[in-house]
Amino acid sequence: MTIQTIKTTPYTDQKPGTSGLRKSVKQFKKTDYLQTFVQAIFNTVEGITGSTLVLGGDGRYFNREAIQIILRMAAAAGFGKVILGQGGILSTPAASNLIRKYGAVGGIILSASHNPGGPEGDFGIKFNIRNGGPAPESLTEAIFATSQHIHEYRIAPIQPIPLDKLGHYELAGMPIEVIDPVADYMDLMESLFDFDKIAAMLQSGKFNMRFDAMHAVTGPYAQRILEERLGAPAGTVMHGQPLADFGGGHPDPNQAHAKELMSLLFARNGTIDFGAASDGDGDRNMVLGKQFFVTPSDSLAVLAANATVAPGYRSGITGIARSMPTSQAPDRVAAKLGLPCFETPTGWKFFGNLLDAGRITLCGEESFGTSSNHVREKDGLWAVLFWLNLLAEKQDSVANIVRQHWAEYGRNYYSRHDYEEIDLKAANELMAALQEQLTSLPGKTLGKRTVADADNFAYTDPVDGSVSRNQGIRILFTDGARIVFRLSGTGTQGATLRVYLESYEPDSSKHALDEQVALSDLIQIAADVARITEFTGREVADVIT
Ligand code: VG1
Ligand code: CO
Repeated sequence: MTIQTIKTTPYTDQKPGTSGLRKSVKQFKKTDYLQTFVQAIFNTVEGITGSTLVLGGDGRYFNREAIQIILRMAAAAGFGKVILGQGGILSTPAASNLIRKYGAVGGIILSASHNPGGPEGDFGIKFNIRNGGPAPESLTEAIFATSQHIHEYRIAPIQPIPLDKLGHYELAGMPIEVIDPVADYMDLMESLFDFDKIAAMLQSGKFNMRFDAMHAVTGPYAQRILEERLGAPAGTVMHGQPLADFGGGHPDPNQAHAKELMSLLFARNGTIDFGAASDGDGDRNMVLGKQFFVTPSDSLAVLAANATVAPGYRSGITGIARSMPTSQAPDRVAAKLGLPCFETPTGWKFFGNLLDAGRITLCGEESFGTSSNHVREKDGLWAVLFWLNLLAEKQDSVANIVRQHWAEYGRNYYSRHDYEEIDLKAANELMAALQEQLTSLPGKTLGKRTVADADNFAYTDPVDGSVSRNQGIRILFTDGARIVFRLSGTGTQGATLRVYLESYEPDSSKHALDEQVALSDLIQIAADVARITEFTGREVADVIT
């Protein structure tokens, strides 16, 4: 079959952000926009000839169309084989597992994660490398550089592959295997957690849970694992059917966007003991107890402190890493266990080297992401199963487990305030104005706190020595409190300012405050120091998590 070479003009905006190239569907539908970027990946990644590519996405609008195009381009690029999730579906952690398990050279995951979908929403494309993890910065930079000089792409003739039917196909001589997207992932989960114990709890009639798949990719995974394999009652999984526009919702598992789940768990006289939700591509998780929200930073700390309850971690963990804006709660666990603790920039790609080198077992981000060395992505259902394993082992409530954790380690009050879709220029000016204050802040008293240090976070990867600068402005106080400012790298409209707030309270008689109350003075300091209203015109944040 003849491979066609199509002339094209480079786009100037194909720079991947925190997690892949994320743009509006409208942008992705521009002539050859997807093709240009895919060709840039194929021209940059080494060793693709004859190798395996894993392919799938979160099922959002444009997923199926994009998959047909990528299959034709993969055949033209000389891949030896494509492993494709049935229906074009693969959650991000499941894709990471498949890459590792089947020795693929990499994978393409089609998702804009927690961003809304549909014709008016967003689309995205991520490339993951041989270890199953997101492409490191050096590679995303190289792909971007290549995209700036793409004048042609190569593609096999149109030959639609039946995405919904399991089996073996061929496209221009390249084999394609359409696989069950859940099976390998479920096996992996079963190897890590005590399924018998979890099943007994879920079937006991005394434990009531809800999992909100938010009409996104984890629906089929949660239904198969929680309801079919572990025997949770039908109806445990809510919004389980993946929809191209996520039912019009915003597939971000947090207090603001998982409203229905929140109201079930926070209902007066409610009967649900455990609630969880996952995002568009299945890598995020929110964990709730009865009238209790578990801050993601605390979730990582609690799982680390109790890791040995799960069979997969019985022999202990080697270290913990958290992204810089994540609270320091996990650091306290690492210190107590005598383990190394690493602080990385935002984005999962920075955990890969530490995991590969065996220097950490668990890692997480404040943005509802937690995972371990079992894959190289954050993993929503993994975190939920870990919590279920912990609950089954302790036979105690979520709230009690977390409160006991605070009593032992102290509580890191934590919150993130997002100012969304603000003017890009104003956002850059706000950050520049903060940068200018860095040298004058140390020693200053702001409200009741004294600034110990202020900097723009830079990270030197302890494994390969690569340096990443400009990863967020930090104001560190003498009492351990912190304020962090950074601009989002996943938004597609204007800029999003994220303000991360944290204070530490060792005294357990003071652990029952609402975090917004406990952090109120820091919220005010952040607004004043960054002159948020002056630059953005906003009085309050749009989303508070
Ligand atoms: C956000 C989060 C970050 C996360 C990233 C991708 O990035 O803050 O912690 O790794 O999303 O998550 P940013 O640059 O917008 O702050 V996902 O679930 O989109 O793959
Ligand atoms: Co995600």
